[in-house]
Amino acid sequence: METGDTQPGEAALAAHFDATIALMRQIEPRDWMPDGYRKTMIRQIAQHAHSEIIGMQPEGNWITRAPSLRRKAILLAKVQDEAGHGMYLYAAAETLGADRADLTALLIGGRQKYSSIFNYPTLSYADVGVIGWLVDGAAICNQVPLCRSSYGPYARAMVRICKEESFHQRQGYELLLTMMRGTAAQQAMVQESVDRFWWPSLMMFGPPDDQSPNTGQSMAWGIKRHTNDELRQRFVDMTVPQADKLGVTLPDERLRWNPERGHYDFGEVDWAEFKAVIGGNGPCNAERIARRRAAHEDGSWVREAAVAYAAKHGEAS
Ligand code: FAQ
Repeated sequence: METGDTQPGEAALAAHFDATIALMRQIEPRDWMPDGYRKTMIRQIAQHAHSEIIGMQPEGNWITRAPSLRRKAILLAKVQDEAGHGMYLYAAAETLGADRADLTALLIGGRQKYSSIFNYPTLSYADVGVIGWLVDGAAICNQVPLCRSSYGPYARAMVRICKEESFHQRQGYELLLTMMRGTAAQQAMVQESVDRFWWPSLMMFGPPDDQSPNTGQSMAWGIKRHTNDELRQRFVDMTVPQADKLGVTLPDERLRWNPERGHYDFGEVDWAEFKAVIGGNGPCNAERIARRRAAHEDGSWVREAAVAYAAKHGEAS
C-alpha cells in the first residue's frame, strides 16, 4: 500500500494548511505547519513572553515608593498581571515544541529580543501612569488584532491578555488625570515623562514597513493582521485626543490632523536610536538582562525542588 493511501503526503498537508489560513481559521498544535511558520511563531511568541517578563522591571522599580497604599496595590496587581501574561505566552510557545528553559537561556544570553520600550529608565512616579497610558495603549493597539492571529493558542492567550492590558491602560490614564489636576510640579512631572516616552512608544510597533523583513510573510500566514506602520498610525490617531483631554503636549512639532488622509501626520521616529536599542545598546539593556539573569539564578532552588518533588511523587502515583 502506498503511504499516501493512509497518511496524507506533504503536499496535501501543505494544501490543507494554506486552505485553513485562507479561510481565516486557526492552526492548532496537532496540525501540520511549515517549518518557517513554526519558527516565526516561536520567535514572536518568545519575544512577546520575554517582553512581559522584562516589562515587570521598569514599573517594579516604583512598588516600594508608591505614594499611597491604593497606588501600591494597583501597581502590584499590574506587575503581577504582566508575569501572568509571560506565563501564558511561554505555555503557548511550548505547544509549538519550544522548551521554556531554552527560551530563557536565549533571552539571558542576549540571543532573543524583547520589546525595545523596556530598555528605558523609569525616573518618576509619573512614568507608572505614562507606561499604563502609552505603553499599554500601544500594546493593546498591536495585540487586539493578534486575537485573530492564525495560531490558535497564541490568539486565545491574547484575548485574556488584551482584557487585562485595557484595564492597565485605564489605570495609567486615571493616575495621570489625577496628577494633572494636582500641583504645577505634578503637572510638570507628567509632561516630562510624556516627553521621554512618546517616541519610544512609537518604536514599539517595529521598523517602518519598507524596512521590516518579517511583515510580508507574517501577513501572508495570518500571524500579523496589519503592518507596523498601520498600527503605529492607529495608535497616534487614538492617542492625540487623549493627550488633549489630559492637557499634555506630545513632543512632535509635525503632529497635526490631515483632513485629506483622515489621520494625524507625525514626525519621523529616530530609527538609529531604535536600532541601537534592539542591538543591545539602549540606556538600560545591560541592567535589565543582568536583573533577569540574577532572578533566574536565584530561583534555581525552586526549580530543583519542583523536579525532586515530581520525581518522588510521580513514582508513588
Ligand atoms: N523591540 O520585521 P519586523 C507589552 C525586531 S508587550 C524589539 O517588523 P515582526 C506589555 C523583530 O523582532 C510588548 N525588537 O518583525 C506590557 C525583528 O527581529 P528578529 C511586546 C523589535 O516580528 C506593557 C526585527 O526587529 N509586544 O508591552 C521591535 O514582524 C507594559 C524586524 O522587525 C509584542 O511582542 C521592538 N519594538 O514585528 C508589559 C507583540 N520591533 O526577531 C509590561 C507581538 C521589531 O527577526 C508593561 N509581536 N523588532 O531578530 C509583534 O507584533 C511583532 O513581533 C512586532 C515586530 C510588531 C513587535
